[in-house]
Amino acid sequence: MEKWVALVLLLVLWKIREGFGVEAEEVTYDGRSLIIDGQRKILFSGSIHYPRSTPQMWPDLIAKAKQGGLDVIQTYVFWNLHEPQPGMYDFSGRYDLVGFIKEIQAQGLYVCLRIGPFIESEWTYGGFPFWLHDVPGIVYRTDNEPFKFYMQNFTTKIVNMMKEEGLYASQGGPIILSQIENEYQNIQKAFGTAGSQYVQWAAKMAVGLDTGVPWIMCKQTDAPDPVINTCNGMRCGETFTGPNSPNKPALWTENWTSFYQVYGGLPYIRSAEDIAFHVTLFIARNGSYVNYYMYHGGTNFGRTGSAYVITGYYDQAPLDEYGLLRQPKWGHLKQLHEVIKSCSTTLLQGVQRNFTLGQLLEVYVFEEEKGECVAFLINNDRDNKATVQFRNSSYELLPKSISILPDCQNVTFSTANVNTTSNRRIISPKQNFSSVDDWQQFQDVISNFDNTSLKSDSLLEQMNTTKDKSDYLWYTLRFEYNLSCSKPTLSVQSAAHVAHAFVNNTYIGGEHGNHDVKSFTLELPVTVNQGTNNLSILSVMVGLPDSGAFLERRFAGLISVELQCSEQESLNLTNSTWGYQVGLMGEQLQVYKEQNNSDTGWSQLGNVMEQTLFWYKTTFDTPEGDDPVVLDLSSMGKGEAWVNGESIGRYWILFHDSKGNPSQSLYHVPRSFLKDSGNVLVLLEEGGGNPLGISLDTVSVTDLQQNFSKLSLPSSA
Ligand SMILES: *[C@@H]1O[C@H](CO)[C@@H](O)[C@H](O)[C@H]1NC(C)=O
Ligand SMILES: *[C@@H]1O[C@H](CO)[C@@H](O)[C@H](O)[C@H]1NC(C)=O
Ligand SMILES: *[C@@H]1O[C@H](CO)[C@@H](O)[C@H](O)[C@H]1NC(C)=O
Ligand SMILES: *[C@@H]1O[C@H](CO)[C@@H](O)[C@H](O)[C@H]1NC(C)=O
Ligand SMILES: *[C@@H]1O[C@H](CO)[C@@H](O)[C@H](O)[C@H]1NC(C)=O
Ligand SMILES: *[C@@H]1O[C@H](CO)[C@@H](O)[C@H](O)[C@H]1NC(C)=O
Ligand SMILES: *[C@@H]1O[C@H](CO)[C@@H](O)[C@H](O)[C@H]1NC(C)=O
Ligand SMILES: *[C@@H]1O[C@H](CO)[C@@H](O)[C@H](O)[C@H]1NC(C)=O
Ligand SMILES: *[C@@H]1O[C@H](CO)[C@@H](O)[C@H](O)[C@H]1NC(C)=O
Ligand SMILES: *[C@@H]1O[C@H](CO)[C@@H](O)[C@H](O)[C@H]1NC(C)=O
Ligand SMILES: CC(=O)N[C@H]1CO[C@H](CO)[C@@H](O)[C@@H]1O
Ligand SMILES: CC(=O)N[C@H]1CO[C@H](CO)[C@@H](O)[C@@H]1O
Repeated sequence: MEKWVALVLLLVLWKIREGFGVEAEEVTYDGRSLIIDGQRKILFSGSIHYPRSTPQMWPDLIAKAKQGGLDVIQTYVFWNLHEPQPGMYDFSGRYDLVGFIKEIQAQGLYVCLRIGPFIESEWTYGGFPFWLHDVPGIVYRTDNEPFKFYMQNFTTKIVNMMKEEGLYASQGGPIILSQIENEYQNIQKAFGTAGSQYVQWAAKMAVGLDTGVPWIMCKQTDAPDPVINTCNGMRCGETFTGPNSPNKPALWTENWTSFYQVYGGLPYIRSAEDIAFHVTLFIARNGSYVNYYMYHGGTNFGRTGSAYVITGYYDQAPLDEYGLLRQPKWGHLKQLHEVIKSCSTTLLQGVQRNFTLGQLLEVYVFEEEKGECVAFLINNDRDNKATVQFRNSSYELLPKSISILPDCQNVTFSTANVNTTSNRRIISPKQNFSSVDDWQQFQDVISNFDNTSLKSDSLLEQMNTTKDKSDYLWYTLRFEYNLSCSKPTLSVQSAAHVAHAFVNNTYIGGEHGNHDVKSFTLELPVTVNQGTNNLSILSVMVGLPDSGAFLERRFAGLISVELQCSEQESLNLTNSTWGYQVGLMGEQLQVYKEQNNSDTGWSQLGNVMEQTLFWYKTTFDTPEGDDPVVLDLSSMGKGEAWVNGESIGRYWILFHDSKGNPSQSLYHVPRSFLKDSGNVLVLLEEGGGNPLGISLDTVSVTDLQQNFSKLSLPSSA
């Protein structure tokens, strides 16, 4: 009887699976391409990172990626979100990896899952949970037992989770590729032979997890069989040395659509024409998989950005930070995908030949026995047009362009001829906060030596002291002063990112470093009295480092502190007894949380321009409609902002780029963070900000009805 029930159940389940069209797909590869269910494939892929948007945004982002001609969504897995404490896991809300993959599956796209679990990705600590730092004897990313234990543990956890949900293509799911490690070759030399042993181990460990789909290692020319080495970069058509075996296909896992931006840096604008040229060249040279990094960048919410990286991530991607189409990039690439797809059978089955058509002029031809033929006519000259003869016809090639002839006769696409109309971002102010009465303030406490419990006779390393619980660490000191001058120079050398100095509770000034230089010096004249004085230095990190060898040994925080009257007369305070406080008072009280937003400690707004270390609070109603919502924080200085208790990220307006502008002024507030009315906005301002100048805006783009003009077919003579 029981057996009979089980059999019926099995049949029903089997029918359900059939009903959803879920069938196991075999994913293999050969020297030409990935092979899915016996079919060779040319695949276009785009990176969208689930925690950099919200579950409410995912369906629309994926739909726009599909409309744009993508076959695959690529994402990293973010270890430090998922395992904040060893063995304690979080896959809720924005961290819902399974939900994200199922949404991709529901829309009929494939997934490339880059587990890492080292990911870099301008993500704090390269995705590693900070507790790894305190594992005895650990050395990251090398042949080190403690590290390998935790890497294997997490990788296994993720793979098992995917298997339980039936998400690998081998089980009927959407995942066709998985990645282990990430651009390891960049640091491998630092580890000598242990580095190569680690690569072997990582590949074997991954393959042993038996996912039924291929593994890749990006930027790893010696990726051990059967792991596929892939290219990352902007110009893989030119730079990729190719698969390390004739049996592996040429895959491009990161074709940077732009570049991440740091505070003080300008946005990196990469044109649609340039991207299209390099993608097409890669395809012409036997490439069969191209991933756009990023297709949608999104937002580094909270404190997730790595050192100095701005909160908006790859806003210049084909889908902008808010998920709006960025034109002509999105449309131009869509047209390219359509043209390549229209002739992919010939590209995959034909024989490739290439020859020159003149100086800087080249052609790649794919031809099948039956006569089908595809040609790529390449003009590598940046400055001049060229006229070429190909198969008795004459073609005009634009400077630095590739013309695609899906039938070896008619040009249906030129990478340099953009037929998509450009669009423009429109910012519509909805509300400002210029009334003093709408604001409350909360003054944070300047820590001093007497109030600190942690003491040390040296300057402690910052990350190891805060355990990344906060960006802020107070270094406090009480010292006896007996130099001859009354206004010595305070000189603080720091390997953190920002320092603010206070003498006897009075703000003296601050200084900051930048992304490219690892340390900076604050030098300021200070008034001190003979005898006892208090010195408090607030040292600030703007994200942890995300790359490089020996990440576990990185030093941040203050290096030395000194008072100088002259070259000869100085007081070196470095070896004094320092008192430490991790984080700010307001952070400990969590004043940014709605439930902690009682009025205790909050008061009427004061003279904001003179205030250092203040929290500000106001409320607002949600603008009508569906357009993305942003806060324009141009009037602020540096800090972090929360809406209804959710951190929308760090802001840093005072750090200007070389043109004198803040690197980012608009900060995304996802609509799912909002309720209709009475939203609570809280800002932590380190100094120099004016909340009265903040505005609440919505964002849209011109030309919503995109003009997908039919690809016209220019005459070939
Ligand atoms: C991973 O480690 C935790 C303890 O930290 C343990 O409970 C768990 O079983 C391990 N998982 C695997 C897959 O090894
Ligand atoms: C493309 O693959 C063919 C084999 O199918 C090979 O002969 C040719 O050299 C390859 N071209 C490039 C640019 O790698
Ligand atoms: C054919 O393509 C290969 C690889 O891109 C290149 O090295 C070679 O010079 C090309 N041959 C001709 C005749 O252009
Ligand atoms: C080009 O023209 C020549 C002479 O007219 C002819 O022999 C040849 O077959 C033609 N080639 C193609 C590809 O049509
Ligand atoms: C693009 O559009 C222009 C005119 O709008 C047309 O002349 C050109 O041939 C088109 N190019 C392609 C590749 O469709
Ligand atoms: C701010 O809002 C007030 C009241 O609605 C309005 O009078 C003022 O012009 C606005 N200021 C700006 C800069 O938009
Ligand atoms: C980190 O801090 C702990 C105390 O919390 C200390 O024992 C250890 O030596 C420190 N490690 C490093 C690398 O500074
Ligand atoms: C700083 O505070 C100490 C101890 O309270 C006091 O003796 C000293 O006069 C103060 N110095 C200044 C510059 O206010
Ligand atoms: C102060 O002492 C520290 C620790 O010995 C040293 O690193 C630093 O260079 C000294 N500062 C100056 C200006 O000599
Ligand atoms: C600080 O201490 C270190 C060792 O602990 C010593 O090498 C150095 O000379 C001291 N510096 C000063 C200025 O006393
Ligand atoms: C591998 C590769 O192509 N890397 C390039 C990526 O783009 C940057 C910036 O243009 C270049 O510096 C790299 O060489
Ligand atoms: C679809 C199309 O326009 N095909 C044209 C390609 O070019 C030949 C001659 O060059 C025309 O005869 C076709 O009509």
